[in-house]
Amino acid sequence: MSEEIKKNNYSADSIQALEGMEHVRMRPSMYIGDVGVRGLHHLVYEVVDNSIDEAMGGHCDTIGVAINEDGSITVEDNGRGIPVDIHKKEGVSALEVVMTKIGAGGKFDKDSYKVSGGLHGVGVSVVNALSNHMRSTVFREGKIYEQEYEKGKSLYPVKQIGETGKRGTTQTFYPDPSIFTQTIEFSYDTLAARMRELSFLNKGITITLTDKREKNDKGEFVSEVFHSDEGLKEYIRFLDANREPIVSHVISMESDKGEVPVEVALIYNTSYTENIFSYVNNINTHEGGTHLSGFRRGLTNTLKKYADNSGLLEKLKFEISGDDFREGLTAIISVKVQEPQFEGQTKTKLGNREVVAPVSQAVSEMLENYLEENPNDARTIVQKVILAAQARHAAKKAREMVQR
Ligand code: 0RA
Repeated sequence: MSEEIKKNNYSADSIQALEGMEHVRMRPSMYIGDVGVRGLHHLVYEVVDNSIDEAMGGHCDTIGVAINEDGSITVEDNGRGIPVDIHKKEGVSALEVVMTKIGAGGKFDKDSYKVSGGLHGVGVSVVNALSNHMRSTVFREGKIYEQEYEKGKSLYPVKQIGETGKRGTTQTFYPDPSIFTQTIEFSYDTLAARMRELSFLNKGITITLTDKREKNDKGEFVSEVFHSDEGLKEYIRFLDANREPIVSHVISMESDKGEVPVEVALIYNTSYTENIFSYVNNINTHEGGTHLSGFRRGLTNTLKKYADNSGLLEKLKFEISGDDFREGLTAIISVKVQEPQFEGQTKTKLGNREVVAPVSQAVSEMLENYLEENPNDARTIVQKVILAAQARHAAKKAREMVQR
């Protein structure tokens, strides 16, 4: 149908009439951002996201990602397995609904932890629609089920193919080269960077990445295991591996009491640069947004209050600016938002106003406690802030002198 419509100078109405999966193939960029290298890798992230969701719900702890010999991708997890019973409304297996209907993912599981992530969270059916071939295998209640697809269309109803003691879901897909015309070759390093990031953002999960396209000198496949027990704390140490800390340890907090689960970790180093990473639903928000504003507000207010009460500012004849609090700061903010509003040029700026206060409060609380319990570190940080303010002030004076 889509081919026909393409040829026939279609109208707005006929686009509406298009079935979701055909629309994905017609306008893939609307779903995955672009059809270049980024979009291609996005397919993997989308499938892995589903397994991460299963893990975040506490139902699995191990995810395997493989680049296969033929260039296809396999993602497997040890979760509950995508349900295969007949979906009441659609009259076909729930697995088939998830795989072949746009926007069906996860909706039938009300308890799920699922939060949507902008470009992510579009659903595994999008990956299926953009794949020449895809195969889903479900290990569930002692049985193995399977279904295969071509360009998003099922080749046969879900069938039982054996018995098992395992639990989980395995997805294998081969991207459609007529969609990804630039390349369908996956980069190990790109996938590794994302899997490392995901393991820091979702502590406790073990993600293994294997490249089966080539073997190393020892005759083994290149493979890495990503696992973080400490999450953002470890992420900070990773980011600052080549910088020198000025405080005794990474400052971190986690709060999932409120509407907006917040995780923050930070450290101060001897450098003069600010290095803040912010995430919403595991997606790097390059353009920042309300969670970053909340972080800055909490950091500035708390450090300012502490500095004011410390008496260390008495000699200072001018105001400290927000920037002064962030010199030599490396920080990560990760929030989970049920209905994120993404704005900005690249849609990587969080717009939800309700996120500011919880993040700011969480950061304030964390820092207040830390400063109180670690007076030596507190003094070191305040002194660094004062130095930054003085340097800024001196630079301004020098500039004014030259201009005069
Ligand atoms: C909803 C319900 C249940 C499992 C899943 C989703 C699920 C989805 C994916 C996607 C990749 N791996 C997955 N693993 C599980 C099952 C609910 C139940 O068993 O009661």
